[in-house]
Amino acid sequence: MDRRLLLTGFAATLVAVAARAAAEPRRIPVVARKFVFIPNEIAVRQGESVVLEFTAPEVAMGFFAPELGLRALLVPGEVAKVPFTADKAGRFDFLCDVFCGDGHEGMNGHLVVTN
Ligand SMILES: [Cu+2]
Repeated sequence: MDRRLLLTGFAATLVAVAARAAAEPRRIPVVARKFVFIPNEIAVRQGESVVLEFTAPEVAMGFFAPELGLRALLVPGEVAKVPFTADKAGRFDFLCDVFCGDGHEGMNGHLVVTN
């Protein structure tokens, strides 16, 4: 085997892996529990691509960020993935929009987008 060819192939593979890693959106796990989102403050950079990954281990819940047009149903046993790229800076409220018990009304948080 030509050693130089082997090294070139290896280098090309490393470049491809690095490029894929750079293109992958950042994953942000969020747990929805009675009656809080953990974390309830999520910070992202303007223009950054992220995927919010929600789990709701107790009961069905909702995620709704009206100003950002984001919504997801959170079902126990599933991961609800919400891809998101912030195109404007600011502080945006989100809340649970599926009634999940006493305390549901206060279940909210915010996404903080900085530039
Ligand atoms: Cu709720």
